[in-house]
Amino acid sequence: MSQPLRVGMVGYAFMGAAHSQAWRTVNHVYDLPVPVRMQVVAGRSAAAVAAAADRLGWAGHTDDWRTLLTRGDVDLIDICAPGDAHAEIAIAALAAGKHVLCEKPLANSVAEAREMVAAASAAHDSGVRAMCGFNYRRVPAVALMRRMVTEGRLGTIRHVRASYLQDWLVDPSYPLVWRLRREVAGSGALGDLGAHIIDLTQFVTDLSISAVCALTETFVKSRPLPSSPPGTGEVTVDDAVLFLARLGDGVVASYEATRFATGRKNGLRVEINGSLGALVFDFERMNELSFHSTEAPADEQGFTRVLVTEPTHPYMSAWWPPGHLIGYEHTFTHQAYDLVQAIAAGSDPAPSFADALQVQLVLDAVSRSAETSSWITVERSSA
Ligand code: SOE
Repeated sequence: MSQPLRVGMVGYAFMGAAHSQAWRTVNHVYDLPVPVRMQVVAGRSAAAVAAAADRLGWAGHTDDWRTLLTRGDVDLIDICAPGDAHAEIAIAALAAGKHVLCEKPLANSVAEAREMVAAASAAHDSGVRAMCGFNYRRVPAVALMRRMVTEGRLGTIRHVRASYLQDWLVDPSYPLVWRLRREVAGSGALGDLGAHIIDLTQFVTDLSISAVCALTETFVKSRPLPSSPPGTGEVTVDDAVLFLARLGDGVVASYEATRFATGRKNGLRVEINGSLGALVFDFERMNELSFHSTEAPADEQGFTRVLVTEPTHPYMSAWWPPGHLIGYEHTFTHQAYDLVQAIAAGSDPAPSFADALQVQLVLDAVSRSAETSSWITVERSSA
């Protein structure tokens, strides 16, 4: 058997648990070119990371991520830590010759993202690979949506309408967690949720956002501190963001991301309207796509449901017989599968750090547009 790919992961909260599930599962679901080993998990608290290693299935643990850099038995570093740690860990890992998987958004600023792209490009010739974790690309229905759009099934694209709606911040007594502090998270709903729909719409249409006009709002401006001493602290990120955009040449688009949409738990929706038809994806019905074709007979016009569980649908042949549904966690397994395949083949995994830098440039343009109440042109990265 070929040499295993030995993974070291940094962080073990929600995303760390989701990635661990993927690393635990991927060997058993897909016929991988190299087996994956869950070598070591890193976190700040020795006791907590030891418990996490046990719970999540990691062979070892450490309270210092820097030890991963010099370990000969770690080939890939998977970064599931908050955004303020991404650049430092990724750049050090790439310089140490380790492949990197980094959670989205790539960084907290364009400057950091550029440095990460430079580090990935410097390591590339030695066979080191870097990928950003935009897991929703790996929903089979989303991958099918891209296939249908790029095959021209919708004709000329005119409209893109995207929203990502959650409601976990509605209660003003919800504490000031790291996701609400700019110095740790970079931004709020914008980077956390908006980054996903920016990436998804660019991925599905194969077009880039070229200009934006945005507004943001922070509804609850201070919140209780999560740990002692008791008190309150300022929320320094956006709770909600809305923006208009131009996509490619002549497509008009709208985006909304919020953590205050009561009743919406993880409502990620993308609708695309073209000259020959339309497609709708709604994450809360993630095994389906709604498809409308203007070429259908007059008495069959309107949206019909495509159940995306056939073995011919992206990623699905490894799972269950048609009609047996999959869930959120499978998207991370698909992501791990794609990355392992690319590393073993020596090809470039997507989304690359350069793709993620382009998302970062949109996030930055949206922030500046909201600050200045004006349209901002999005820079095209030359990376
Ligand atoms: C929190 O809002 C969060 O966990 C995001 O950070 C993830 O990227 C998203 O998939 C679910 O919601």
